[in-house]
Amino acid sequence: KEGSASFMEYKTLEKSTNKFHQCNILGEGGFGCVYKAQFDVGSFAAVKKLNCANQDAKREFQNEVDLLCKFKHPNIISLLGFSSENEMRFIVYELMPNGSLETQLHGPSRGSSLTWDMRMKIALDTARGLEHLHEHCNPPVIHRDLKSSNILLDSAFNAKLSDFGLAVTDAAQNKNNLKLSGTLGYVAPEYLLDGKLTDKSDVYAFGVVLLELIFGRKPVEKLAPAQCQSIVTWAMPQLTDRSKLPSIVDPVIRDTMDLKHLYQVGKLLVKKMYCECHYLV
Ligand code: ACK
Repeated sequence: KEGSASFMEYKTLEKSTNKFHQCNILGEGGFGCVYKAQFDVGSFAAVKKLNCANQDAKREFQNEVDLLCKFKHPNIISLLGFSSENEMRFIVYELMPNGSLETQLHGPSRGSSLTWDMRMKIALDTARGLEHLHEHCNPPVIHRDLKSSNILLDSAFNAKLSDFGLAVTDAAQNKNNLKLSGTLGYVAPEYLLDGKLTDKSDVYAFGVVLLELIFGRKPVEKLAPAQCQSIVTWAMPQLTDRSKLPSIVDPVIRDTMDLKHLYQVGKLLVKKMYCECHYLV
């Protein structure tokens, strides 16, 4: 990246975290807030300010910065800068004035303002962004959290993939990771049931986004993500240690039940949950 314009911007920002003015909050998430920010006169950007008390947020920050600075594609959000001075963590992106596809489709006032042509173009843009990650990056990248809230729209409604905190370049390394990542309703069944992660997991999520674009409705989430994670952790085949059972498991069951049996029960529960949550209302 050395010598490119964006490299210069990283450097400037690293040295002067206080040189932008927050204008207004664009939105909030578990990670912190996204602000509209002004740098020089007339120059706007979106700034994600992370809540760094959280170790996961710090890891995701680093992961996102490392990946985004390698991408250059019209359907992937551009990284303009970042800061990791002291305990502050900021990521600066190009501003996407039309917000997320989720807000466009399901937001309070916008409803069905997207025409069919626009929806087709958004689907195509999303597919192009994914194709870049899967086919043209070396090593290939799996996004792992594709959903309508991570597809952002610029002033001309061009769609770009965002939020690479959970993205991975080495699916094999992740296979043994007990922690379920992603968003219920978009998670591929083979990943939910067996932890099998491939680029097809993103393709499944893309299918859910297509259904949202066609029907204009959100995928159903019957269980809270934390409940889902507990159940999936419970059901994962790597689980052999009784002490690792999640706290929602009754202590009597935890201490007396045969672990193989427990695993089967967990798997059935996940299957039931999966059947209930993967359709559109
Ligand atoms: O749906 P939204 O309006 O678009 O609300 C969410 C919120 O921040 C939390 O993610 C918005 N957002 C995120 N990144 C950007 C960006 N680069 N430009 C404009 N809005 C953004 C997103």
